[in-house]
Amino acid sequence: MDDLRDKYLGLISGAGDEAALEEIRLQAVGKKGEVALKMRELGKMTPQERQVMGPRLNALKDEINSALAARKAGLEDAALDERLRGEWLDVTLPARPQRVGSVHPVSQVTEEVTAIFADMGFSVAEGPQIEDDWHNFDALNIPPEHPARQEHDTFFMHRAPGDDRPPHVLRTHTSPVQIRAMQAQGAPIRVIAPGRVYRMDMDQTHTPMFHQVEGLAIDRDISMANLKWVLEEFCRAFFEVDGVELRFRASHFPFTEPSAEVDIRCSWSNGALKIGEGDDWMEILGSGMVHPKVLESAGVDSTQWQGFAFGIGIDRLAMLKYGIPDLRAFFDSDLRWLRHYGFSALDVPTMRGGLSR
Ligand code: 2U9
Repeated sequence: MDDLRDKYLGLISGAGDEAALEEIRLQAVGKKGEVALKMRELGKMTPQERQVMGPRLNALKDEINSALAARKAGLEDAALDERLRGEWLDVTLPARPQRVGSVHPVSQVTEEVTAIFADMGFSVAEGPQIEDDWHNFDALNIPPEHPARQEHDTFFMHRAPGDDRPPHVLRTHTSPVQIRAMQAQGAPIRVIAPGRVYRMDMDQTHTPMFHQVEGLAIDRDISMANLKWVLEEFCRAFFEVDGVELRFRASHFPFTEPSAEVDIRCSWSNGALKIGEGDDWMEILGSGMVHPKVLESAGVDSTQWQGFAFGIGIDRLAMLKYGIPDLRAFFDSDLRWLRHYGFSALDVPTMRGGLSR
């Protein structure tokens, strides 16, 4: 019995892996193992011998099983330690932001604008870039003979030969998004619609595709005063200067009445633009009270509801805030330009954490 005990405890402590340990288990305490064979011999013994040997054999079996379990746990611990050593990773190491590319100024500014308006209770609405002429024009009180509809401004899609329906267009503004939002949600509503728009135009300050963000706030008693406050709040936050001053100039758009273009106080000294000081004014956006016809087109009762809308060019905002001179370079996909003007993907603009660093 002592020989058996010494043999197996020795084998167990020397087992190099779990497979070897299983072999030893079968050989020692398995159904046909050595301990089982010894148990079978109990039948041939006298009752007195059996009374001594039975408990001793059981104790031996327990001791071997305990040693097996302890060795198994030890091997598992060692295997885990080995794996952890191999898979070691320092999560405190700083990331390498340049490896993930950079955020385009248009995306950065879109995120900044969205964060500012989200803080004022506006949610983001989206819609198709290929629009039908009703959502892009008619619903916005732009009649068929309006100059904006003519070939030189709008990109028209092709219809199949013989299909006489009016062609779809590449949306010329994001306004159809707000029409669709009002149709879907009704009033009251507070949304912004950032996105790509298309017009046939190409020079130093125009590209055939550019980005707008438009805003819409409709409720029972919204006035130009609310519009003025919202736009001032926006400019203060966006340009990150406290003393912004805006000037509202009477203007005309088919979809708003009354309408105003908004200028911001600025100075130009040796080619550098400063917002919020100086004797110059620069136009930054258009706005107004939504025309009753536009509300009615979108299924909103204009005797019950009213509100304001505005439109801003995102690319131009990016040029002004980040001192980018030529609009055409925005869409060249030149990596050197993106490295120079791009933003870190890890610095997400928020009102609390800061818009830009
Ligand atoms: C609805 C009703 C009214 C949106 C508006 C402007 C004035 C405007 C320009 C700014 C620079 C376009 O990118 S830009 O060239 N936009 O001047 N946009 S009011 O009015 C709306 C929109 C949607 C339903």
